[in-house]
Amino acid sequence: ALVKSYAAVDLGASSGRVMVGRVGPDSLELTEAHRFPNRPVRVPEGLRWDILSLYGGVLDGLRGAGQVDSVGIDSWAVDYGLLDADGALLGNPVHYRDSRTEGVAEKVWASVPAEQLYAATGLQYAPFNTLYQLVAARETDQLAHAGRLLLIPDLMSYWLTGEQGTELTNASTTQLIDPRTREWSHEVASRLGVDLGLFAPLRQPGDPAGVLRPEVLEETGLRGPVPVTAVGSHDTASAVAAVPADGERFAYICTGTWSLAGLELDAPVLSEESRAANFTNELGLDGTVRYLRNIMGLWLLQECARAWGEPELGELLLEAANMPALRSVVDAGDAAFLAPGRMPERIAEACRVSGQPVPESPAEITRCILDSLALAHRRAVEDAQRLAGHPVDVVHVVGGGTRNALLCQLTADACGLPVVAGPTEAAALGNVLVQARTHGLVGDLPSGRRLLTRTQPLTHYEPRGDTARWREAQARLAGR
Ligand code: ADP
Ligand code: LRH
Repeated sequence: ALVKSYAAVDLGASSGRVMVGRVGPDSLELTEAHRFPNRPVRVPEGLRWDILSLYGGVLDGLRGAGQVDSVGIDSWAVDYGLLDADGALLGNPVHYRDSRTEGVAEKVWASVPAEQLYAATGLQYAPFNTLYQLVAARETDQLAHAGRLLLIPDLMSYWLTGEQGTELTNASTTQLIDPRTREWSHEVASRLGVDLGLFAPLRQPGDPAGVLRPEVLEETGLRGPVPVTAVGSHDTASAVAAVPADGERFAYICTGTWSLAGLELDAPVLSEESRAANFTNELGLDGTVRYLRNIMGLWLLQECARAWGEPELGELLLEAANMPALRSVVDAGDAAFLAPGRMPERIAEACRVSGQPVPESPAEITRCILDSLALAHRRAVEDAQRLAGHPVDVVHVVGGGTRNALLCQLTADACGLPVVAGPTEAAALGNVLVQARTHGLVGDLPSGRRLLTRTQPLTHYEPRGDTARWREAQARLAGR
């Protein structure tokens, strides 16, 4: 039978991996070639990505992948590298959790009011949107010397192939794209002094993105030519493409470092109500819009685990499952949790100031985090349906958080809806599907999703009654 192999490079905020998808007429098998940590590094000038180590991990992964028919790359959104006129990288890419964007939004809104910015770009306010990062960098030498800006997956692609482009789904997280035309918003850029000439031309998922350079072939032992194919290079776009949904009446929650919770729509929702609720309109495959809210996600737990000296996660979750439910909750959508450091203390403090019992042990704090995430999932799924006028019958949970059965069950309970959990490596699978489709092996988005439903392990969770307790917890948070 005809089976093709695709390498999916998927760089998450906590780890990078190179996965291999073997796709046949009615089969899809995903294996891990290589996984490597992604550890941000704090240097005197701030928090930076260790981009060369990530690229090294990509090369190691391609070496371990064996011969492949194409390569696709996705990563976390918004961040970028700057290149000089010779194409050399200028400094380490700044981490989106770096403090340089503090107070920048207010400056931006003085030139373009927040309402106008939302109407033009559909993007929720997040301090790290590329637009705010670029305004923060305005007076820097580095930006003054830059001839090119490449988003992280586009930078990796450039290093692998020598060719430059700006993939659309990830470009939509810059806050410089109009979600109706799916083109640059020249007006927003010019009013804020952003030079759109820094960006390479837009690419669509499925577009060819060059072939591996001879040096890369030599280093990885691959036989050329190996094409690189543009995929939904925003990891969340790839993950949503791999939601194994049937039809349109579904919500999704991509759980990893972040929880991205929302709907797939045909058109953006740009209402003032939607802006006030901080919903974003990011671009997905095939003209779709990812209408979602950013929730702090398992970052809260990752940061606590770091402070506790990395205890065994499985044991911690078992203990948390035995703690009393909904004793204290925090607002998991609050940008106050964005920066690294002192996370157990910050969570305890949020409970104290809201007049709730203060969780102390790791198990208590873990339970507080998972209850709070489930509650935030509930609010996002509820608000999205109302604001978009798009009802759902099921919630699909994908990403690393699917391995956390307690979180999946609490999410079903909180939403009062069945949860289908899986696939865990959704971003890599969405990445593979777009490559396979480009080479004619799978059909449209729905047929790719059906293939996943048939081939990937999924776990079902039914809601356990008692939604009143979740309503009460929600009211507690809202201060009512
Ligand atoms: P990202 O792509 O943002 O780096 P992932 O999708 O890889 O994130 O998800 C990472 C998260 O998955 C971790 O923070 C952790 O909470 C969760 N996770 C990973 N492995 C397990 C496990 N064995 N049990 C429970 N949770 C897990
Ligand atoms: C998840 C993600 C998310 C963005 C954030 C910066 O990895 O791409 O969709 O908002 O990182």
